[in-house]
Amino acid sequence: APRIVTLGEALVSLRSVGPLTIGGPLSMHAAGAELNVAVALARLGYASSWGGVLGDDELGEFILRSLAAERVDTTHVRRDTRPTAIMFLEARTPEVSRIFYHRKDSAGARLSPHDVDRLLDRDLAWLHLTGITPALSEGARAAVLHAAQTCRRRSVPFSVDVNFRSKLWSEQEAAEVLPWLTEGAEVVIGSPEELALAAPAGKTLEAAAEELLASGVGEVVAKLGAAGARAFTGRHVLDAPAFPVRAVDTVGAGDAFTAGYLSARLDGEDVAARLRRGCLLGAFAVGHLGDWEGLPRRDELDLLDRGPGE
Ligand code: CKP
Ligand code: MG
Repeated sequence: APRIVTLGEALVSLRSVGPLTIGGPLSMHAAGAELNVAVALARLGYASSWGGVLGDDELGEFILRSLAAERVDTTHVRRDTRPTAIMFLEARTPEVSRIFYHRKDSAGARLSPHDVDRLLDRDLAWLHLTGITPALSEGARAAVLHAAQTCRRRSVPFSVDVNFRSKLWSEQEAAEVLPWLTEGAEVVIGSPEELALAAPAGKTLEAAAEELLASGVGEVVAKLGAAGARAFTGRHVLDAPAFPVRAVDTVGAGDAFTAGYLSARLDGEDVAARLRRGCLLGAFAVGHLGDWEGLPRRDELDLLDRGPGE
């Protein structure tokens, strides 16, 4: 089957309910924006691969085990002597959480263009990248730019979720690198602020979308949180509302949205249906603890439309 591949850094997220300063139980989850997308797509029945570098440690083993259980292919994962990264997630309210990374000099940051060549050397239907990876290290930046360039050269469609992380790099740094990543992508996704970083001349969302489309991007998708999402295709501007849901844990919702949007596109659905599927998966992610644990299988996609207790 044609593969959907994504690559980046996977982390172990340790989640607290309440302030980290008072201690208490933490729950342990496999995380990382690209891993989240890989799992979401595998749940929907796609042949999905995740590539990256994991530590040769228990946490790396835990991530591999989680991916195996979700039927995500990890053939090209490399192990390294550096540790697997950790992130603490402190939930102060369901909507407000803080993230603390322990990812400096982690195994994941050792990703190189050579890793990318091994990963992309196969039947590849789609590649998904994020703006987190280029913020990790020089090598990881080279790797992800090389991946995008490989797709352009081989005419393989690819997508980019901007995912700006202020704890990893500055807006100025991001604005210098991101346009090289997004150029020619089939789909670029982000919040309005994130899209503006990928299109430095674009001051408003409309202007940023226009600039991205002019650089050869096929579709620009803005995530508007509780207000839903908006897609710009050059010919149309389309809106979709968010699904009302009681938030349990909002981290990972963006990746779920991205996976929903991409899956509907890969299914040949129109832009309205892509937005709807994105918002639907976002709602599933928000309603459950963990980035991807609550995501639906394909036969559960209509679960939120059914009445209670059915
Ligand atoms: O934008 P999202 O909330 O969907 O992304 C969450 C992920 O990779 C989370 O798993 C975390 O590990 C990260 O983004 C990150 O590096 O911040
Ligand atoms: Mg995001």
